[in-house]
Amino acid sequence: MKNWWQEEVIYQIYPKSFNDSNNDGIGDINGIREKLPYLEDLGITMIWICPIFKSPMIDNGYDISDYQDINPDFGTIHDLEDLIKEAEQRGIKIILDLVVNHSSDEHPWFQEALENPSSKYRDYYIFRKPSNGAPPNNWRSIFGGSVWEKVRNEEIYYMHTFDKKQPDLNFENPELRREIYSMINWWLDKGIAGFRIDSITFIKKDQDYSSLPADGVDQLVTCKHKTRNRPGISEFLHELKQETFNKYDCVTVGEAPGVEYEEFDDYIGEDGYFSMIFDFKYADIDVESGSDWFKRTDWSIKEFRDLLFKSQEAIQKVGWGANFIENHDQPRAISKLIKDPSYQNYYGGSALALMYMFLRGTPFLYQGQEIGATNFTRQFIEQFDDISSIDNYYRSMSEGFSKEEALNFVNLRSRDNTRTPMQWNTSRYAGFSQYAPWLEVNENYDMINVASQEDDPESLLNFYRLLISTRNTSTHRDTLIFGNITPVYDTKENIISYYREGSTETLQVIVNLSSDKTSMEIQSFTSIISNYENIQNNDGSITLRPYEAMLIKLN
Ligand code: GLO
Repeated sequence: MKNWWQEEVIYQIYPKSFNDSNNDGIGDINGIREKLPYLEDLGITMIWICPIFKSPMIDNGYDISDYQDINPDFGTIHDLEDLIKEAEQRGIKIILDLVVNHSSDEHPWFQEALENPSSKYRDYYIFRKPSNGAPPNNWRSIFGGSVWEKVRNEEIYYMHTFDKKQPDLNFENPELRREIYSMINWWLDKGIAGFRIDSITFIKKDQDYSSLPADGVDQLVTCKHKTRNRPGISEFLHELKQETFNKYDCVTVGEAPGVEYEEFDDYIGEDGYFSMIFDFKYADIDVESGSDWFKRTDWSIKEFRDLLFKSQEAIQKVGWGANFIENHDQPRAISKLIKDPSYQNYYGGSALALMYMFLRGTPFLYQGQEIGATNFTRQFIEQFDDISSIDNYYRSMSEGFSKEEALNFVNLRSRDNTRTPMQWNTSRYAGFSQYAPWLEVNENYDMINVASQEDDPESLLNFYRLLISTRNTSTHRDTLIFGNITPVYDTKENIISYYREGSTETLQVIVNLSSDKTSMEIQSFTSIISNYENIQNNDGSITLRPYEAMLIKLN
């Protein structure tokens, strides 16, 4: 069955860093409104805005203190309504971020739960008695330290999978679930097109809350299998869909770490919980786990390719996927995936872009990816804002790494790499704001920025525009959106190639994801897009130059 959301190209905005309309150093909703013409020119059809709700902002909005109000730093609910209307006039839909695994500790529910132990709100969260005078168990939080925080003046702890200012909501409580559903429906009634759903696989906890053997010097354990995608989550997610999304013609994109390929059917199959999910298995190729940055892997292009293909094949069997190479939790793709630093530029950027844009699924682009933004290496830990960067820095050192090594891990992986202000032009603060931004601008903004790429036909920005318009409006549209994908395994190791098969044509993507010259046998074809000026074809064998990438049609 075809669905409208399969046709979208989605642009992710980190509102704090996108565009500051009132010059206070913090991006805002009206800043997004100002840039709608830019987004329309880029060709995207939907925007996902990271959380803009009332929040103390310790995790930049992933800590919500009022789900039905806007953080004044970002504007007002009227600004958002105007944005929704104006975007619609340009053919752009808006989805918001739904963060319901936890709230902020400043949410009135939690405040009431603390103040009044006999109130019903106690059971909206997860409170547990100490175990022999210590926290209830030894589980480690994703942002560091124990998942348990002691309540002041009481012999009791509350659970937080993330920071201690992000207490987990207790989905076992039906009344809490109903409050969440009515909040979701309230937003959908406002005319948003749907939600990206944060950390949703964490909402079911193993109810025995038992300790496990420690895996670090802190005597704690990263125990995702106790808190992620647990048996019983299915009832919660079915009910969630039934009571909310199913009543609307909306799109839902689940952030679903911990879901194995065999379980994709439950999540995105015909009767699945969501329209699509993000698969992190290939995105986290450089580390053993997304939260332990000092456990780095020695990955190869072939491993990356195999994971990517496995993911595509598993998704194709049952449903639809959300394809991405960057987001607000990942480093910049060029810095992470382009191994040769001298190609962390137009060539590396365009090779990655072409490689993922034509996979089967809905492509997501993260702000700045389209101009080839790179990581921003910092000298001191004080320059970081992200709580998980600070935690990883100190944890690396407690595990025996030196200060320099710890800083290096954080520079490679910090979530601040993609959170630096958007680089619009060469003016002070990169045109993001006239006031010093909340987070330092990447020093390369005079080289990498939107203004300098706008009118340059050879720029990465214009290459992205071409890729997106080819997917949206060319004669190959149907094949590129709905066609089957068949990976090509039989190539040299650094080549990523796949077919997209439509009813009347077969297209092929070929990408040399390395700086070594290589070659590939190929049948007769017509070129559609190439990131070099021409394709070097010598009677059935093409020569692939460093990071050369193409979309061709087989004759
Ligand atoms: C990834 C989220 C991340 C949030 C976290 C807590 O897991 O996108 O940015 O910090 O989920 O809400």
